[in-house]
Amino acid sequence: MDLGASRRGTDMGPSALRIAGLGARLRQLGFAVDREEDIQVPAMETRSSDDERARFKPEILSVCDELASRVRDVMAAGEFPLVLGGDHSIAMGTVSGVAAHFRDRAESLGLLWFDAHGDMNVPGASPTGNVHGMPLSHLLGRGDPELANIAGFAPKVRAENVAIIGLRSLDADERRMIRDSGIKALTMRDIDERGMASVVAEALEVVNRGTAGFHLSFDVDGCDPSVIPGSGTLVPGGVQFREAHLLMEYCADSGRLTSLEVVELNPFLDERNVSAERTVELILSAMGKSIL
Ligand SMILES: [Mn+2]
Repeated sequence: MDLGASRRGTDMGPSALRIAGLGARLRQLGFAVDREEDIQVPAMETRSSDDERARFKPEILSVCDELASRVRDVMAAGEFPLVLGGDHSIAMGTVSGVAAHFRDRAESLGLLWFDAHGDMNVPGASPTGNVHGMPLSHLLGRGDPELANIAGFAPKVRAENVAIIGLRSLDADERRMIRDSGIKALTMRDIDERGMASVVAEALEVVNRGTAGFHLSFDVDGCDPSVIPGSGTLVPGGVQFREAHLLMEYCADSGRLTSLEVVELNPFLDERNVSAERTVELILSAMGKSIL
């Protein structure tokens, strides 16, 4: 899907990851790739949006509903959902599906959000109306009631079980919303001062405290543009390749990762698919690939 962003092309993200060999590499790692499914998303050209507060909201809502129900089925079958985006608005579907699964069992979910941005905008406060800047707010039960209630309930996660890593670009209202929300925001400064190992350890405590496990929503723009040039809202001064690997390795080692999604990869802005190839390597680390 690319309906949540203003730059076109994240809808090609899954193709780029497939072309970079993701499926074969997962099998090499010992996984059975049990099923591989696409979700149909209307092309932007075939729709118009007059809602300047939340562009393409009806289409995004319907895609996220479908995604939530498929992710919930995958979880119920005891499998691991690996969701390939797509702009970050799809997280409202993915996380809703995972959260619904645990809610059925009276359990709760932690959420680790890797991103240069806060994604804490809401319709009306967002400077662009692009829904990919709003998913975290809606997962916390704020913003537009329909987007917040995908899968029929809100919030999907408790603020005290949410951690962001990689933060370095916020809109004015977002800064206040993050401070007031109670989520743990770990910025690039935290990584500079303490190192990724200590930052991830703190984030894992937050997302694992009292939860059944945690979902990792991995926005490739959390990485430095020199690592991942193929994304639409690049912000210099980001996470280096080895730091991102360490994050993924710690997630795997924790044994608590329930589900993973990778978003905002834009092959049109990439250089010979290098961003997709590096993203495949990062996914493998999260799935348990180790150097030794
Ligand atoms: Mn994002």
